[in-house]
Amino acid sequence: MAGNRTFTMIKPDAVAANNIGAITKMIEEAGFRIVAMKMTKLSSERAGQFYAVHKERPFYNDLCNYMSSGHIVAMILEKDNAIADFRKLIGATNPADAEEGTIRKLYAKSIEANAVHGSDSDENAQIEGSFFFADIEKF
Ligand code: YYY
Ligand code: MG
Repeated sequence: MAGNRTFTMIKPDAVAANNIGAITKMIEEAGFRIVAMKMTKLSSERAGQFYAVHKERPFYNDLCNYMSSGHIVAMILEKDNAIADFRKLIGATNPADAEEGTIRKLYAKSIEANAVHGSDSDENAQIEGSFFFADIEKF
């Protein structure tokens, strides 16, 4: 993925609120190309694996329950400077702190139900993309 790819999920709150289309439109209009996409549902155990880096944090159990509470849409996105540009597009983790016009400001419900995930590094984008997609599904 070297530098030009990131991984995102549209989280259960945004899927339940019928915001898949609106969020995907913002992503495409910001210049990202969707190179892989699927709707799926995580078990609590699989959510725990995805967020294993946070397993000592107080919010971990609630986060795993929340992330397995409904369907998610997983995507691999391509753009120059993908990681940083996508983090900017989604805004701060807590929507109360997110800048105007960001996806989380517009669509997140709370710090937990915050509408979208965005990878924090090239290495994690690669790991997270491979968590959801087989090589044959990644263009
Ligand atoms: O990368 P980002 O999603 O913005 O935040 P992280 O610090 O990696 O936390 C992952 C995930 O955990 C966050 O999107 C919501 C949840 N979370 C929470 O429920 N409560 C917190 N105080 C911090 C994070
Ligand atoms: Mg993170």
